[in-house]
Amino acid sequence: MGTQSTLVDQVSQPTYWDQAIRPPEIAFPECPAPSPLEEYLFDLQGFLLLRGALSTEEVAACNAIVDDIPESLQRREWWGHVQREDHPEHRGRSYQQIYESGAAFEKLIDHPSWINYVLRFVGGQDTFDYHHGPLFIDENFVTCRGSGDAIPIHGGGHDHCKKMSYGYANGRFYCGQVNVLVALTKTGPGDGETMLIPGSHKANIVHPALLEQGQGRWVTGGSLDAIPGAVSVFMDAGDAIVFVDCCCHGSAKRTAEGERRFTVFRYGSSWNRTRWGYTPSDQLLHRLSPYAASIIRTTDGTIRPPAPPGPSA
Ligand SMILES: O=C(O)CCC(=O)C(=O)O
Repeated sequence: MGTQSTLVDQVSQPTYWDQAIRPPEIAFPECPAPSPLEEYLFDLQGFLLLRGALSTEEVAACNAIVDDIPESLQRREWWGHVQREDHPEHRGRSYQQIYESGAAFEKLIDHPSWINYVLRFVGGQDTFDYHHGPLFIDENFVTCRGSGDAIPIHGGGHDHCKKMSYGYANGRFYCGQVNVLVALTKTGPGDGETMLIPGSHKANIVHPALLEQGQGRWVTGGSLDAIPGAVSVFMDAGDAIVFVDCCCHGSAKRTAEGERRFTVFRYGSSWNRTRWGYTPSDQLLHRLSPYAASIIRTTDGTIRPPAPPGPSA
């Protein structure tokens, strides 16, 4: 007995093994990062609204570039390194690779207002997802929509598409694609605002509207105006929505005169490739900081030399 109690006294208090993975270090401590409430809301809804992400001057600089793109540019035609997307006119006009168009758009690649948000929500720190860098932008564009234009409903967690996936484990987010959609014009009622279905990134069941409308909606056009569960997000120019791509989304039909403008940058892990097969220009890569360049670079430029004759290693 006497020996036993001596042993117990010598053993320290037992604890369960704390194997929880810690949150990653904040890459840009001087920039805003999601608060606990924002993390809760992003997990709950699939999106967040960041008010005033771009200043009035930054919005004006982006719009000045868009003003310079000739409206006569045809689908698939190039304006420098920017290409007009080949989609039906009822979705408006979209200009791909907009980060090539000048400083106003290239600074959006790692913009301080959202860089910590996309890093947090794409996740992958300390894992193989960071092999080629912290993030990769697989698509970036501006869209201009006039009266009658809209984009139909798309997305939803039900299809378990890896590219658009939503994940959360061990206190970390793992999103296949996080979009930053920035309003370049004010979007109030009638302006054809973004609409999302909160929580649909976790849906187990397909929205009936997706089945009813089928793929034909991309040809005939459509909007989310009458879609049950969809909510409008009204924005001032410079506001940004950060959302996981599998959250069902699209837009209301614009009924107002004039034009709605917005830009979208889509972020995923470093293993992605560009949606439309673009390669960023050398001029742009040389202008960017090494960090921003790592987010858009499609190759490190090295090609494996031919192997010498003999058994391969
Ligand atoms: O028009 C909008 O606000 C939504 C844009 C959209 O659906 C998309 O970029 O995939």
